[in-house]
Amino acid sequence: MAVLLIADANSQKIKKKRIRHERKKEIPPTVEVETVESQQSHLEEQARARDVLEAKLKAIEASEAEAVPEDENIPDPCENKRCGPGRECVPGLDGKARCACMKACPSEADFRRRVCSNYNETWESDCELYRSRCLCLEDQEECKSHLNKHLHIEYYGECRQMPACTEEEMSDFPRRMRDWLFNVMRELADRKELSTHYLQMEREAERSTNDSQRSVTAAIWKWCDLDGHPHDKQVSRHELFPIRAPLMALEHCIAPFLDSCDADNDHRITLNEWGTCLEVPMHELDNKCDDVRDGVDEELEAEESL
Ligand SMILES: [Ca+2]
Ligand SMILES: [Ca+2]
Repeated sequence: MAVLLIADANSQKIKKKRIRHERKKEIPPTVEVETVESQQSHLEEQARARDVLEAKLKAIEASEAEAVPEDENIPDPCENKRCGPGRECVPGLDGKARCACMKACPSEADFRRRVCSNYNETWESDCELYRSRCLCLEDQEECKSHLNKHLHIEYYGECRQMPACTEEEMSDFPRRMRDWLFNVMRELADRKELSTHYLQMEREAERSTNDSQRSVTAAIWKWCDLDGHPHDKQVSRHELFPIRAPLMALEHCIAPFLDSCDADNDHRITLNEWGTCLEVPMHELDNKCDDVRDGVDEELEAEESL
């Protein structure tokens, strides 16, 4: 065994000598070998550095592609903020949304957008009127008259001379109003724009042989419908707006009629006052309001009631 190992060692030595001899013959001088080797390792180092750099660049590019620009990252505080008429949302320095008077209203060339105020002045649009009111409520320099704090729309369209409502017209007005209200209710029912509760009331009234049921149904429905903001079983002057403003230009008796409804002159109309005014049988009046209402924005409501 030992002999074999020695023989093997000797043969290894011979092989190494032969290799050295062959190298001397075939390859360039040692200095040149070292230069080539160092160049090789230098190139390899450069390649490794390049690979690392490329990887870093790719990572940066990927992170930039994923990153959202800074301002898109910050949620817009005005996104879900609603402001009252004549106001617009502005983000405050604290990042919170607030409602401020509109800087300007869109210019309105259409004369049909004109509105007549409670001071019998024609305004170019409801926006202009509400903006002016806002400026005065906030004591801004642009406020033209402190009276404008109480500005509201009297009716749509240019101000005009309203003929006086005669006694005869006024005495017939409750009947006309009841008929008109029931027709509106019927139309909404046909268009499926009534809640299930009021739809059922309307259908029952249609089936009834008692004419007064239509009047009672329509009276209750409209009173409940008007008592929206705040929903407090009373209809304020502000809540009368949806019925008053559009009808004023068409029905010159509507204003004196609605004024007459507030019998105790407390600026609020109760269901009983409404029933008396519309001359519906009092014993049939029952508060049948559908209390399921869409979300009421208390903040908007507060601003609108200013
Ligand atoms: Ca109310
Ligand atoms: Ca009253």
